[in-house]
Amino acid sequence: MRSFLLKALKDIFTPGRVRTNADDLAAWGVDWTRNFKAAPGAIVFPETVDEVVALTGLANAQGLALVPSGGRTGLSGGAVAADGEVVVSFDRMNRILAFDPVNRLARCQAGVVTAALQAYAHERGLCYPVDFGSSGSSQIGGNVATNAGGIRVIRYGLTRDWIAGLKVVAGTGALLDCNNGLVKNATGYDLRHLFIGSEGTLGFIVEAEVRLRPPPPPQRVMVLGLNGLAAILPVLEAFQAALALSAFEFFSELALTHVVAHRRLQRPLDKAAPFYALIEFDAAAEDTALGVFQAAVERNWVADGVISQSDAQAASLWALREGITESIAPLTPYKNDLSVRVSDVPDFLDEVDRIVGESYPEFEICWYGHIGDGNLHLNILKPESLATDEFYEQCHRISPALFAAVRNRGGSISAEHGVGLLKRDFLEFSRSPAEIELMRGVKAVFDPNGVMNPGKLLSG
Ligand code: 2HG
Ligand code: ZN
Repeated sequence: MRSFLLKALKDIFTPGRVRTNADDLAAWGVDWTRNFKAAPGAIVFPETVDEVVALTGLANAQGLALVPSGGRTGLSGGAVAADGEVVVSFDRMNRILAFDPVNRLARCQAGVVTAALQAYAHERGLCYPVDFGSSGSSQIGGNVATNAGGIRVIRYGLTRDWIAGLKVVAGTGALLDCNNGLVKNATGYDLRHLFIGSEGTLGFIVEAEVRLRPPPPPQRVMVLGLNGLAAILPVLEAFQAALALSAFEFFSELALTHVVAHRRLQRPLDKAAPFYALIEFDAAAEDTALGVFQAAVERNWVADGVISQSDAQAASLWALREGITESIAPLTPYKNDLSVRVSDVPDFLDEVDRIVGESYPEFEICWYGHIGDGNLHLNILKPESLATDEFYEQCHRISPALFAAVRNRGGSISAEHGVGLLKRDFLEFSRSPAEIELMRGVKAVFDPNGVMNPGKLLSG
């Protein structure tokens, strides 16, 4: 980074809050996506909104590219800085600024870690129900920027549903207060919703006014061994018809094998099944759930099942699902995060198995995901004998066929992980040319000089 630019950064941020040493550049330059090499010019750590405004002004004046950075748990390269950009880390803007019990709102700086907000709500007799495996390090700003979903979407929706207001610094440097915690506000375009899911391409989310709710009643978790893919929809339908579900997740036997070995967990059932469903529901509905389970066994959809009798047991059943990503990480999987309508999931999964199997019969697919909302995580595991580059290259060769299958079903090439760098060149498989042109128009209004997360979501 040129010295006059570094000096200009140091004029905005006190010493220690502009970093350029190699270790820090390597750490803050990437997210959990493994495919990119970090090469930022510097990392800055704002502590105030004014500093973010000043930085955006400098970026516009000097043509500096800025990459907003939260917990860096993303899986699409949205927070990657691979081209001399300035990474803007929200690690030091991590305070919950206000609690409003009447409106059940918490005003959070962007760097508040999801689990810290969950604990804060819990201490006040309330709950922030959006949850996922990375809650311990993901930050609210990043969750908003990707409209994060996770494991309880069928009951509580996405991050979008819990954001009552946003303070943002647009790419122009304008400071905007969007919606101010209101429930009703029919005054034209809701800019808050444009920023939700914008992946840092329109500006910085600096504060979020988050809705809280009363805590859910005690929950039970069931893990069922399914007799086959065809059983998934009838089982989902039977449970949904009888009780309100908080989660309906699935994973394959291969996924279970990896997570059990990695975390040294116990297998949930004596006999292996091709697929497993993890179902969460209110404890009060336990008898109803057991009745549905019994009927599912009689219909030969389900081979066996287990139900939690304590919170600790529920947590160890959840570990079987939430630990999968980490357990397969050493196998450098080719990852995809796809969604179709729930009713299309089994046929779609079959089709993807076929597409991959036809080109690479030796590749193993580790299936898991949030089947209750149509979101499948496709992870192709790298055979040990294959070099990583060669493996990714082979996988990329099937990406167009894969995404065409998604498009044919009107699905999404990124259900919840965002587009970032990884999916950018495939956006047209999920969005029409007219939509992409309008998206570019929106970007040009909020960020006319293209300083905000350039190259992410939309190609340059
Ligand atoms: C999950 O649901 C995350 O566990 C990660 O979204 C998915 O590892 C993945 O592909
Ligand atoms: Zn997920």
